[in-house]
Amino acid sequence: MKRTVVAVAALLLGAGAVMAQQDLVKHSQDTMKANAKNLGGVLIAMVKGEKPYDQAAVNAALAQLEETAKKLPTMYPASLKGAKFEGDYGPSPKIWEDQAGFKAKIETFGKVVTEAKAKIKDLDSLKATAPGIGKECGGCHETFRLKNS
Ligand code: ASC
Repeated sequence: MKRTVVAVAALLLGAGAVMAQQDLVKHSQDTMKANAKNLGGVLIAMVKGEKPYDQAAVNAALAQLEETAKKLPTMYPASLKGAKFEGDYGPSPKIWEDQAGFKAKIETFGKVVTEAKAKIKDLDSLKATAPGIGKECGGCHETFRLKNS
């Protein structure tokens, strides 16, 4: 009886761990998709003239990106290491091997986004500033994201 209870408890704990990991995977993927939507689908779309300039939409996009910068330091805990990421990309092991380097990238991303909030007032300032945000995304992905084979 006691052994059964222990075995069931272990199973439940195991299931809990898997769920938590899958929730972390989904959270990471949902966040990155939202970032891409706001950078590409809002800010860069306005830069390209595919969408009219809209300060409220700019502010909302920047607020979401800034929120991402705040969440990133805890988005890839050690428990996520080795998790299966469906789709095109997943985190590189370098996130856990080079925590200092990863944190440094997050900090510059956050700084660039916060500065952008102060700078972007019209289409010209958006054109001058939005590509720098994209560079931060790309710069981090270069080292800390892996393409699934
Ligand atoms: C995006 C997206 C990225 C970055 C990167 C910017 O919208 O999906 O990975 O921007 O392309 O350089």
